[in-house]
Amino acid sequence: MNRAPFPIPSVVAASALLLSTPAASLALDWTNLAPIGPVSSHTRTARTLELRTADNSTVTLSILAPDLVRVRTLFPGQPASPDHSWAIAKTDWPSTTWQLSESPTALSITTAELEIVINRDPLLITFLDAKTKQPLNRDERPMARDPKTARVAAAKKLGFDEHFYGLGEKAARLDKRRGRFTMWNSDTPGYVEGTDPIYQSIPFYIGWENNACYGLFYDNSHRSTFDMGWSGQDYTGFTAEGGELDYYFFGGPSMKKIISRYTELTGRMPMPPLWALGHQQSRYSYYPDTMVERVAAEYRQRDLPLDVLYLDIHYMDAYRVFTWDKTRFPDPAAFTARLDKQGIKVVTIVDPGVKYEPADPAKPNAPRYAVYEEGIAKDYFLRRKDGSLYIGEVWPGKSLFVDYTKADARAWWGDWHRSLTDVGIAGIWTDMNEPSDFIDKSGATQMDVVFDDLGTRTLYGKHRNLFALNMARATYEGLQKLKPDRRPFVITRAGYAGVQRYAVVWTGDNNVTMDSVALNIPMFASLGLSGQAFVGADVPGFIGRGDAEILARSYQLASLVPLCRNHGTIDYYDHEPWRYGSYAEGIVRKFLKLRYRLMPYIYTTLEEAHRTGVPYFRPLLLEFQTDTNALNLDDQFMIGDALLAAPVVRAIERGREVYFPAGLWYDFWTHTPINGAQTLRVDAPLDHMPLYVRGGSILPTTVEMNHTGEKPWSPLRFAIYPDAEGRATGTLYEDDGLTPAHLKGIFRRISLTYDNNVLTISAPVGGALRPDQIYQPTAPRDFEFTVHAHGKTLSHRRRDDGQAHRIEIK
Ligand code: MIG
Repeated sequence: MNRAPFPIPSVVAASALLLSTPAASLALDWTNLAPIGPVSSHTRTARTLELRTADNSTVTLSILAPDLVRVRTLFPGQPASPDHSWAIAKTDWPSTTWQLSESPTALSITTAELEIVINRDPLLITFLDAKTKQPLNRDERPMARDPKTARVAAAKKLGFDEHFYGLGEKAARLDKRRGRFTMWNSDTPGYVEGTDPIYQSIPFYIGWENNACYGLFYDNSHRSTFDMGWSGQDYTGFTAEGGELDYYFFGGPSMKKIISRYTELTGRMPMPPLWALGHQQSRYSYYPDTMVERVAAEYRQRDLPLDVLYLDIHYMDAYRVFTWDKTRFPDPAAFTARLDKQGIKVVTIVDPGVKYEPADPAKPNAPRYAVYEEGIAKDYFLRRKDGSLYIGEVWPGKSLFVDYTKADARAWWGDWHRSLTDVGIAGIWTDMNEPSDFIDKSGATQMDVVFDDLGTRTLYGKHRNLFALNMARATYEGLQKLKPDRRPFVITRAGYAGVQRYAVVWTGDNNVTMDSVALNIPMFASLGLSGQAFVGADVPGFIGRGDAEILARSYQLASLVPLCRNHGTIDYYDHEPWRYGSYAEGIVRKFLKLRYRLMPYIYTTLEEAHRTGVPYFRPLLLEFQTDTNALNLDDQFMIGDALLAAPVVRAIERGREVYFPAGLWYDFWTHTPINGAQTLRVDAPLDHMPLYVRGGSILPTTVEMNHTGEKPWSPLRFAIYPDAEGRATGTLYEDDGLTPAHLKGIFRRISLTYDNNVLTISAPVGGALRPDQIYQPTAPRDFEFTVHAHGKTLSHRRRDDGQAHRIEIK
């Protein structure tokens, strides 16, 4: 994008700003923060080193793995709340060996991978790579807390050439250095680059310096701020308005390893149903049923792929969640069945606001709203400190919100989805879960709302950022219970670290502008680096009309993104692919067909994210960690380790520069080899997206289709792109795409190796104990192999007989 992370005013304006504002007030505010005292004593247990300090603080370092250490600090007067986090998926770590050494000035912990040196006075912690002794991260000053406001803060030295990645969903460029970011889930329609905060809070980042990386997860859900060198060259700091200084440090040096560990700690994305990777169409709102079916018919008539249609808030009876407007949708079960016959699933929106609808004494016989009635009777709705109900205002008017920290309230909310699954709804779209409240979107007047929080009764300040996580959990677990033989599909707008266990994410109310399309790349990459692999944005955008060019360019990018969903706001323009003329429609068709052809590769890559946490959508830096040209490269991206896309994300441009990291590359469209370690100017007319394959890859693809269930993957086409040594590798992952059977090992993975004309295919493997319990393709099928080598193309075709083979391709 070649733009600064934040709009930079002219030099004159910038210096005026500095003259009128003392520099210190721009920095993270350290006034009133009492630094932790020096170490006075320590105790070692099997897993922990516990420090006590002169000021009566305790710092517990827990060695969870050779590359994972938790630092939890309790300052004087800070109550030791139960050791529980809604974000953490794994608390039970196998024991790991580590040594403690002591000197008069320091204590030092050594694991196989990390060395942690704790300077006693002042208390400063340094993390080093145990093998290279390279310092990875150092306290710049002692940790601190303001006893009056309960604010806590930490500061780490900022490396001269240190760069930062992750921090979840931020409307900012890839490299977060020099930025400052707040974590406070916010409903921000029409956000642009620099708007902060937006919907999600994931306080996890990866630091990069001298090719070595580390990770830091600050597990504090209170409103927090991350200063990544925004206020100066000395430190990067994080501060939170309450809660503990409780962070996890991840040793690298590989970025992939860090994300893998982070997602082991906070959980990984469950496998979605295959149809969730199909093209999806939404609108605020399609109704009545006949209108929805007309959209479906258009798709089929126009030979445009479609797997999913969405119902936005107007399907409900006056926005009452878990009800149907029976004039608009008289027979929802018949409606979903008709669409299902055409291979189209229906996903409905579910908002957290429950209509506040007490009995009207004037109308004793009026029908009662059961969700409200039950929630009141069971005391599941949030209340303020004074005991009164927290009544907000959203679509239904006055509304109540469920306390999802109560296990029985979560189960109850989950059960209510029966009203949707019973009539054939296939997935749930949870919106407005920041939670947004029209009375006060900032949350400032809701700080006295109390959450049960496992009986500890804590306040809104801790829970706003957790609300969507716990609502997504209730939804996911509800769907699991209601449809045990189906993989849940939940899509959420807000979230906190760990939300990837329950829901996929879309990036909210973006604009139909090229800037918004461009912002997709750093946003998806950063979400992926933060553990959230299944992401997407409204195509061509939510707010605005756009034009044929934006439609074409946004679909080119989206054709490779996990969530590929067209959406648009109310009382605006229609955004369906045919609304911008037949030329643009043709381009959309071409790229949607491409997506379905690539589905075997897309699914295989997504399964890798599910299994390892390594994201599907990757910044080039993740694949080429030592390539400094990739440090802030965010107008191109990779899907898995084989595909490099360089979509045009600027208006009017019909060509662009593409950076090729070292190695051999191939043009996906022409198979022309391209030498890496160079930047090339390439043509990109409106119907073209520059797309490349990394030499050394074998790409599994199949035939095009109009929905994921239309045909089996047959033939399966393996496109082989040898590297400079004439070798290539690839894998194909398959399962039934629908049920949780893969969790019992009922899947099928084959690996392929190509070495100078000799192709080796492994026998398929599953994960079950009995080797016959492997996923079996639904019908006999062919394999096709095509080698793109040295300007010529060699092919070979054979029946898939489920056996290992060694084939010479000549
Ligand atoms: O701001 O349900 O982000 O996708 O169409 C309105 C109506 C509330 C916001 C979501 C958008 C959805 C809309 N919702």
